[in-house]
Amino acid sequence: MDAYELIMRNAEEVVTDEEVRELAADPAGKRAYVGYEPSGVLHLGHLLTANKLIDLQDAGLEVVVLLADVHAYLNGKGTFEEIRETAEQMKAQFIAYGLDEDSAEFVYGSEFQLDEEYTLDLHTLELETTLNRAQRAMAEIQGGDTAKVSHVVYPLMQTLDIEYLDLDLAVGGIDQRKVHMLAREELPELGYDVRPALHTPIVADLTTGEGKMSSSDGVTISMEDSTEELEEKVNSAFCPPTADPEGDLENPVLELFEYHVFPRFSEIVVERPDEYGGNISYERYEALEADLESGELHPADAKGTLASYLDELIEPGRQKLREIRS
Ligand code: NAL
Repeated sequence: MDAYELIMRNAEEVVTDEEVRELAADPAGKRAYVGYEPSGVLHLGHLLTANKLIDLQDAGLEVVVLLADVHAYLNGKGTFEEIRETAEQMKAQFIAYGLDEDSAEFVYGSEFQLDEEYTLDLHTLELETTLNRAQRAMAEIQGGDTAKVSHVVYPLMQTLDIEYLDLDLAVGGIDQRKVHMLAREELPELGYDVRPALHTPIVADLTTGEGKMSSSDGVTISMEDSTEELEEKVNSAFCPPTADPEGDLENPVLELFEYHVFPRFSEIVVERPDEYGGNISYERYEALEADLESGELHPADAKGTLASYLDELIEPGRQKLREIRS
């Protein structure tokens, strides 16, 4: 794959394609980031954007991981001390997952977001932005309860970070798109450049195929799951024999293969006894999808294979968590 194809793999949306093509044409020294509100345990939602960072590294970009401690504080995730501690744990799990410390830069938000210049720029943005606009940007991020003043400051800081971390590409789940659109509108108001954004899909809830899989609602797989728990979750997942079931439903088993397994392994082997057709190996996601649709691959075999590859992916992070906690 060339740089453009690597950048675009499994992206749900880029804004704009032309800007991303320009970046792909000359990736050396260009910086891309993902920001995460620290949480003690990584789940597949975090790993989906981490996979994108690995693609971007392979495409020749520098990647920056923002451990957004101040943002988590603004979003009511605990005391600052608790958040700092979970940020440390998160960083250790990302490194265990494969984001190399020598090639990925880890930055705590609090390292620069409390500086005088940043704070004054933030107040300028506060003056420039209507409450309504900032609240809309946060609609998919804020955790449901009554909006606080902190919730409208949050997207403005995310906007400024793109400038202060000297980034050339902002990456996030599709739930971040309104913040990135706000950033594209507002950065020029401060005399800063507009940057392209890349949004990854969000995997549907495992058991229903509806909405999104996250730790807050529904079932997700995390670095905390034992092999048995992981197998149990995957085995009870919704897996109709098509990638596009009726209505708003998705096939989460196929989504996990597409977004989590195929990007990290060059060959996937489904192990089957000879009487059930013997082993099948896949180098491309599309071939596996086609076999599930045609009935050549049984959902139970797809699930067993998915569970074992996911288990391999989370094993280093699981071990790291055990170390941290012992
Ligand atoms: C992502 C988050 C928080 C702050 C950021 C700052 C700059 C770039 C990205 C950032 C976390 C994200 C979430 N808003 O909902 O997890």
